[in-house]
Amino acid sequence: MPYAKVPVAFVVALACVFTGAVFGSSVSFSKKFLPTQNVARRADLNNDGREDLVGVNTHGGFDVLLSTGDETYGSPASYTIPRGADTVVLSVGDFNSDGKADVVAIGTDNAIHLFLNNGSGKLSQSTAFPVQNVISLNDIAVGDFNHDGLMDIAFTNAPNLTVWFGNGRGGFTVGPTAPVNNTDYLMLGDFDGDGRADLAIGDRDNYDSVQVLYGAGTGHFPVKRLIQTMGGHSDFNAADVNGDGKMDIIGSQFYPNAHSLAMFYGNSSRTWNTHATVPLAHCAGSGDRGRYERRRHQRPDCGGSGLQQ
Ligand SMILES: [Ca+2]
Ligand SMILES: [Ca+2]
Ligand SMILES: [Ca+2]
Ligand SMILES: [Ca+2]
Repeated sequence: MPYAKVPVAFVVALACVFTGAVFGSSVSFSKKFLPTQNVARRADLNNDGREDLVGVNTHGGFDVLLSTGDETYGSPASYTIPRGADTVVLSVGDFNSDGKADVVAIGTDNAIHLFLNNGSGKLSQSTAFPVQNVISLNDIAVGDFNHDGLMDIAFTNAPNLTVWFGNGRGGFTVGPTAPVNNTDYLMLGDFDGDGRADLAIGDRDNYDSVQVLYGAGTGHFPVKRLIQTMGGHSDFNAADVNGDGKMDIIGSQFYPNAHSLAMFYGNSSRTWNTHATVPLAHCAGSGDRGRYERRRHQRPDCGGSGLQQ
């Protein structure tokens, strides 16, 4: 299980500051964490103030691991999607307005499955919401995209992005669908600081771009920007690395080498023309590329209140 030994202190280094208006007030995504792409999501599932892990396991289901302290977790509780479908990706949010973080998963049956949390981290049998006209369901993100205080979901169905609005009672209504450039993995954030949830979408075909979609607070994303790197293959993460309240994009090149990070800073003018290059040797904590490589799919190792060079 790749998520079982995620170094929490490493993730803590990046302080992501979210407002309740964008991300809902009842889900305990802490200031410290953004859900990581695909591998595992973090949220306090038993309301003890600790970040727990929920991740897809190697048996087609997913596991919940409750935190028992820094970097330690209890035995996984495993769940499966009914009727034999495998879990593709998942995310976490409170969909029935009880203040307890629930799990929403995309299955190989092309349905979205909602697992409600009883408050102790134990999930109940899912409700399935079939997705129509599926081409390729790649990722799912949770946020309040129509700004009504209720958690919604956004998912990629290549070549489109679709939003479903949560009704706060464990149900959804189908929202807008629009074509997007990338469809591989979703990053939630407020990249322009306007208080409305935005999305960034990474690409795993060429590994060289991120498309940022600026939310209008209606479920639509009328303004789109493409961040393109020059050469090499990179993965991207979102975090507020300079602590200005606007989410930033961090590109970590992994081919042909892994010498640097590219920091693209979110701003209210929605421009991404420039970026800062940070040598990995200057990153906080180590400069140890081996450690960085192991962490590459979680978070870059530079951050906190700013880059530590
Ligand atoms: Ca709930
Ligand atoms: Ca909403
Ligand atoms: Ca925004
Ligand atoms: Ca920032």
